[in-house]
Amino acid sequence: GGPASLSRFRGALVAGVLGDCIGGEFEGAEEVPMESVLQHLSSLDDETKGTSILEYSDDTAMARCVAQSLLTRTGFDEHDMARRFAKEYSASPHRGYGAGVIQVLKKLSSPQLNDVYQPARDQFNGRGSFGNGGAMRAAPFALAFPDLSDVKRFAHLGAMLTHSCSLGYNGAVLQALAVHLSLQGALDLPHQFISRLIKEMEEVEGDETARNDARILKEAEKPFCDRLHRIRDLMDRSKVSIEEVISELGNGIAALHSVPTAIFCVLHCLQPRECLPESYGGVERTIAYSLALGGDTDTIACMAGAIAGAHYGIETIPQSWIRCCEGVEDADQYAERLYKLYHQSPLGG
Ligand code: R7I
Ligand code: MG
Ligand code: MG
Repeated sequence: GGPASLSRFRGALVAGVLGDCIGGEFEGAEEVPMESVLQHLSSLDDETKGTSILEYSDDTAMARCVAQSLLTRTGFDEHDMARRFAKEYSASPHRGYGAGVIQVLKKLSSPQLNDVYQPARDQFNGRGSFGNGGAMRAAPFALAFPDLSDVKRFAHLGAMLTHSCSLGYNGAVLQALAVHLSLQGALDLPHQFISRLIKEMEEVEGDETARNDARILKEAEKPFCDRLHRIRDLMDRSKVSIEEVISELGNGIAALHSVPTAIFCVLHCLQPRECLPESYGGVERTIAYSLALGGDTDTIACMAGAIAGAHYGIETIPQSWIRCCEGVEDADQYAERLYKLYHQSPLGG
């Protein structure tokens, strides 16, 4: 479909859920041979395997809250979103939440709480979390707001409800920007795509707080920009090994070690790859490749899935994958409603 078509919206949310559900199998694994990935993926096609459903984790549980809140409030309402996070956690606490964020989610359910951003600020001795929990749920922000500055602003605020360190919330901004650009068709020109992300993140990371956090945590002056430059270098190389991707970009639970990695997975899989079946479409290639990196596979595949799904659209996603993942139908419905919200916005689109 053309820029911001319904197919792209549906692809983004559905492929995000698939990445989470399918990626859960390898979460935390240090080394994942491509052979194991392909075996896992082909088992999804096996009708005789019966009705076993792959459950979604915290990544999707929280993204659903974001989508529901944006739709119900027709925009960003921090109190409503915080309430939904807290309620979702208390209803299903065993979705694999990060060890630190649980404290925030418990505090958010307190009726006495005035400042919904305070529990997140108290994390990790007052610096806030730099985990990827803000980024993993950022895609719906890109689907709700056509205007790029709204996407940045609300992805930031939405992440701040649990992640108040700039290395956490700026990962969410980057992920939302990547989905936003992909929806517009920007992945047709991969080098321009990465240049636009660098240009936006230059501004985002130019901020005083971000510079301070980077200094304290001994990262590059503009940590996400630094990684985006590494992605550009890797893109220009004819051959890149999995080991190099992991050592250059990471595969961990920090936003800095996973959001750029997810973006690289999408870019690397724009063309067919030798290590992947020829029959695979782009979303399949992207998710398979993400899993082969090991580490935080559910989250990297979820984020890469959302960016890739926004590029290739819903039609390219195999029914056999859709059938075996929990929550896909809901994601599809949220996508359709967000599409309407996006296109009825007075800011145009
Ligand atoms: O970021 P968060 O929501 O976790 C998301 C991840 C995804 O992979 C999900 O699939 C799920 O598995 O968890 O949860 P947080 O607890 O805020 O951060 C995750 C972890 O990152 C923490 O438990 C810490 O181990 C680490 N971490 C930090 N460690 C030291 N100092 C995050 N911030 C810090 C920090 O400032
Ligand atoms: Mg998870
Ligand atoms: Mg994870």
